[in-house]
Amino acid sequence: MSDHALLQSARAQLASARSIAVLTGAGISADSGVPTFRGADGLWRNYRAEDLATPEAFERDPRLVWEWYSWRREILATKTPNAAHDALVRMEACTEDFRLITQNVDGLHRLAGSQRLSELHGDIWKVRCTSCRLVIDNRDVPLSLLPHCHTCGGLLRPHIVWFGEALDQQILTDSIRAVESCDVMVIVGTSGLVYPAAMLMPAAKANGAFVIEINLDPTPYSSDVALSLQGRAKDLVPLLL
Ligand code: BJW
Ligand code: ZN
Repeated sequence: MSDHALLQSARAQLASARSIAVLTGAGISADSGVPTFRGADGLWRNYRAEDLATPEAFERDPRLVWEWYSWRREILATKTPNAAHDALVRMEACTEDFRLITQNVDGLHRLAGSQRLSELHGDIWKVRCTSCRLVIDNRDVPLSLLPHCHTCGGLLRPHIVWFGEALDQQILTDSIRAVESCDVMVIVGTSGLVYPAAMLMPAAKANGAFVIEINLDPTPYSSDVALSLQGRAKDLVPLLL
């Protein structure tokens, strides 16, 4: 099928869908200038995941981990949503039953205006107390003293799901329910390598959903989905509407 025919087919499926679930990953924010994790320019090229994105790393050296997150926050503070984030807001507005599931922690979907949103891996703009577990919004991290909880004095950590940590049970359950009951699932800009997010596509497919993938490169999903569109998220997602 030609690219045009593939797009027509994706549009037709989406137009007749009552229920749509979307899964996004770092690739959708790459078009806003946010670095992805894997690949040639990815964050893991210069840093080892296990040195920074695990609870053990934070226990070993909280300052190093906080420095990394502060640096990423500085980059993110200069970034804004792109045409792909905006298109998903419009898709939500014209779909009866819609859920946007993101692995991203950058907050760009919320900034764009998405509301029926599940943030699987947390939110880089929130912190959590390692003692009393209180979660708060926080934009200011004093690196010299490290941030501490106003309530109990405990050390604050990023409100992010690191490797080896469980996802929020309610968020995961809602996401599984959404993919199991959708007519169409759209997957945008994820390598599909990280679990449990990686099990959402097979769950949707097993329940009869029509699955559409948008990615710059082929992924483990590409040969399994109904339609795989190769290109930039900011160019292709708006064309789905
Ligand atoms: C574009 C584009 C453009 C670029 N347009 N496209 C073996 C088997 C199964 C599981 C495991 C296993 N070994 C270990 C595990 C578990 C582990 C895991 O999955 N590891 C894998 C690496 C194998 N998972 C976990 O540990 C999870 N927890 C868990 O399993 O808990 C179990 C448990 C239960 C009960 C009690 C206790 C524990 C937690 C996973 C948390 C992941 N967190 C991270 C880091 C957050 C830190 C941070 O942000 O600071 O989340 S990992 C990192 O990867 C981040 C992302 O959300 C996630 C996914 O990455 P994503 O979004 O796919 O990005 P990339 O970079 O990989 O891909 C970008 C894509 O975009 C590419 O395909 C490009 O082509 C494309 N692209 N530009 C369109 N313009
Ligand atoms: Zn506390």
